[in-house]
Amino acid sequence: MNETTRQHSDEPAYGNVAPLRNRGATCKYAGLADGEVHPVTRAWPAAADASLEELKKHFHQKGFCVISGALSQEDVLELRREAVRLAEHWVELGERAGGFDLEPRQRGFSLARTKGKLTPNDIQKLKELQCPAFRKIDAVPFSQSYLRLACNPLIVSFVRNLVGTPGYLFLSAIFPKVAGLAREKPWHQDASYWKNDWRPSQGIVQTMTVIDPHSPDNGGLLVIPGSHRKDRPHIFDGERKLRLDNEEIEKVRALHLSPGQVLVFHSKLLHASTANRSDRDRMVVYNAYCGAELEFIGKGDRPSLLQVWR
Ligand SMILES: O=C(O)CCC(=O)C(=O)O
Repeated sequence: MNETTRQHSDEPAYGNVAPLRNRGATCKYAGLADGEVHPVTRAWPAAADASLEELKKHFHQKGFCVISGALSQEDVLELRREAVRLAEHWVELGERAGGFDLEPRQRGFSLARTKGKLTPNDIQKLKELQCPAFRKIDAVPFSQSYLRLACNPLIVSFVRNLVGTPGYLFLSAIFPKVAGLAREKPWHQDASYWKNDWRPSQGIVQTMTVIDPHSPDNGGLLVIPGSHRKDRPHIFDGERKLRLDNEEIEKVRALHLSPGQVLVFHSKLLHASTANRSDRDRMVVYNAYCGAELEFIGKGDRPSLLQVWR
């Protein structure tokens, strides 16, 4: 632990969020590229003893909080086993759902981007790939374990306080962030993806369940506490992103989380993630929830969402 950092911190004593400030150096993660700031590990103690009220306060003030104790070690192992099973059967499953994205820089990437619109010839080629590195796997339609995670009583009881009743599963995906291959994700607010189709897009609350030890060394999430209060303009340059201003760069924090912990975050929280250049996977599962008042303003029929609570 970096005691100097802790003394200067004005953050509450939970959340496992490490500041990346290092006077005199540029922030390595501002542009997610250069600079020499090394994140400290565990600048604050774990969240296990935080009360529900403290967690809610942290969520509203900072745009996120961390829940511990929702999953057992066995639950986490089962989710990992299931992810491997789905990955191994990706050709059959992906053909049906189109819910599999590959990491770039590997054979088969361009084919996998066609998502569900595969010709028999493509499918033959994909079968030859066996088990490539995935960026995203849509698991709920195929796995009781992932459906159970989406309905986890502790997670749901917390999130329902934030989105109201009834509550729906807005999206769900495993992000395996495979060792040595997974690319970075630039700074963005997820609400910017949804604002043309759903209103109010901040009515969507997200969770990130940690399967593997999670830090910026292996592709972990970076956040800017308090950034959920502002809508930030994004540019589209191959993908949606934005450039941080100096004030935001000062506030970048890295999340150091353990398997079984759950990050709950606001859909306007500015976040990014590093490329995974380590030899350790960084698997997480994102589940997003919304309430009944979320209005569909996109084209066509309102997509049907799975109701999780009444
Ligand atoms: O898990 C990650 O690496 C970040 C993913 C992310 O923020 C996104 O796809 O919107």
